[in-house]
Amino acid sequence: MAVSEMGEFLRRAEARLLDLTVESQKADWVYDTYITPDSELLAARAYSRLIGATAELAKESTSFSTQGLSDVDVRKAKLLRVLLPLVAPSDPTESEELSRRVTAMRGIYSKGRYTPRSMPEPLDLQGLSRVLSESRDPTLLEEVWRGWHAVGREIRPDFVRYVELANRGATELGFSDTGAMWRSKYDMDPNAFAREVDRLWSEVEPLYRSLHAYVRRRLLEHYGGDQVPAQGSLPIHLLGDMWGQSWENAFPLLAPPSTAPDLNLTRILVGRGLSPTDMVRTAERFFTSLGFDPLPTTFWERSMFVRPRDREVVCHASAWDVDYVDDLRLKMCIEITADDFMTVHHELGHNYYQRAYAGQPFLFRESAHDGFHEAIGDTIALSVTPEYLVQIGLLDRPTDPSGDIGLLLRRALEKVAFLPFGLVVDKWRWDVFSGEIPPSEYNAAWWEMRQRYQGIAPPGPRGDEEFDPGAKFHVPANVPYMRYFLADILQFQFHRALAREVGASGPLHRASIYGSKEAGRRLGRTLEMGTSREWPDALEVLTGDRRMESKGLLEYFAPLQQWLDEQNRTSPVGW
Ligand code: X8Z
Ligand code: ZN
Repeated sequence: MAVSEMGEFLRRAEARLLDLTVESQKADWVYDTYITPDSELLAARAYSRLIGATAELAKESTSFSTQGLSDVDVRKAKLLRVLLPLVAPSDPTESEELSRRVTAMRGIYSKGRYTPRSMPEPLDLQGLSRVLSESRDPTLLEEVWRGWHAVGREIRPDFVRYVELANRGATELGFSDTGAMWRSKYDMDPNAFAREVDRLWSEVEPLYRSLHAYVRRRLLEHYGGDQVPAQGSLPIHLLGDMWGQSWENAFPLLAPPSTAPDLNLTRILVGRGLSPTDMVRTAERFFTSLGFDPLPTTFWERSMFVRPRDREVVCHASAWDVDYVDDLRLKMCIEITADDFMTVHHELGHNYYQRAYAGQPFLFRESAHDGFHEAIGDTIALSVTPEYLVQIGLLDRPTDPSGDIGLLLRRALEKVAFLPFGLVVDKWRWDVFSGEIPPSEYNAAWWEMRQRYQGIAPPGPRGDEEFDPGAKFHVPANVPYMRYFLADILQFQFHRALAREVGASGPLHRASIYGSKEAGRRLGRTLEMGTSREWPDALEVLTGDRRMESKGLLEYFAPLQQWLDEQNRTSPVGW
């Protein structure tokens, strides 16, 4: 193909993919907000058309040389090959089957219910999660944890076949397997990317181990040696959420004994009578304070903020730009909690990113890398400091600095506890896709990795017929997960750079960029780039660095690290 033909090919490819993507998004929106056999079929068909066309175009693009092409077109051709997390096998029956199974898995997960013995009604994931966050009865906690995890068994057959078909698609496109394809999205050699992830983990691991040791000792004090081992792994059902990924709900058991009371944001939000819409408005106001435009009217008309009473929906929070221009929407089952307050900021981060890169050609309408997409809203949420809450009228006066260890501990229970979880989900999936972990070992390998990286154990042995990874949304929903690990590190790197930009002196955990137009401009410049340049360029615009760095996170938590080390002087560290 001649150079001019290649340029023409890319333009046609972009137009066709935009069209199919929008159609698939619309079908997905209907399915995710109204799960029925009909909406499932329509969503699966639209997705099948999209992954089929993407595979076809990606293969075609590799058949010509990129010599003489503009840099822009070379980049587009490269991105085309790694555009979607799923590639259709060329056999149309297999492509349909793959799409059908992926769509079905999301539905099975979302319809999961369990009725605890002591309760009259079945509970959905949100209800079960509430029990895990509030109850301190180990028997009930274990029952509820097991009850939800039964959903994995139902997902397992689809998952096994999906791995097979997804790999077929990926190998047809020249990747060794789907995991290798996922690792090829980072403007670097896929093996170098895996090493980069390990480097970042090794830098933050000591902090995690300190937190783990402290939490274990305090849980042991509360629950006793029957429930919590003095030296081993933490029992997952005692940590406050379904996956042991965020331990913040266990804070009341873990709070520093002798510091001033910290900030209980849930109590404030409930006490002030905020509605779900108020929570979204509050998050929007943060973005407008930075100089971003208000969300479009259609956002308020078309979004879903609460779980509908009369139909099944996919409750897992997500942010959409349905027409890839400005049809922004939030789909979430908002509850009035600090956790959901943060998640609303997280999601609006996605929406403002989507809007900022909408001016780019279709193939560049993505974040610098997927960790950037996940990090933006969280970066904003790091600016939700006591001073900020005073500024917006949610708090009467800032909390006393003597309570900062409590504040930092709360944040660490969310952000530091998450690090090895963010790592493990895809370390497991990479090995599943490569065949290193065969289906017969799915569950055993899952718990082996959870134990190794997180020092977390299930309540009692789990058999091979169980499929516990299936009880985490992103596994049945086919959403790559390493992005969240990267985002967990990046958000502190971003926060540190933006705090400098606004001239914040003092500790990072008290710095807020609220109201700063300079910070907003710097952020805006990064978001607008989309994925038009390699991610180190975007990182440099935002932070001045060209490498992902854990220094922001480590600096943020330095006072806590010191405090934890003092607390741990007489207790064992590690598992
Ligand atoms: O899935 C999400 C967001 C949507 S992109 C709500 N998160 C991960 C999770 O819930 O497991 C945000 C943090 C990690
Ligand atoms: Zn997200």
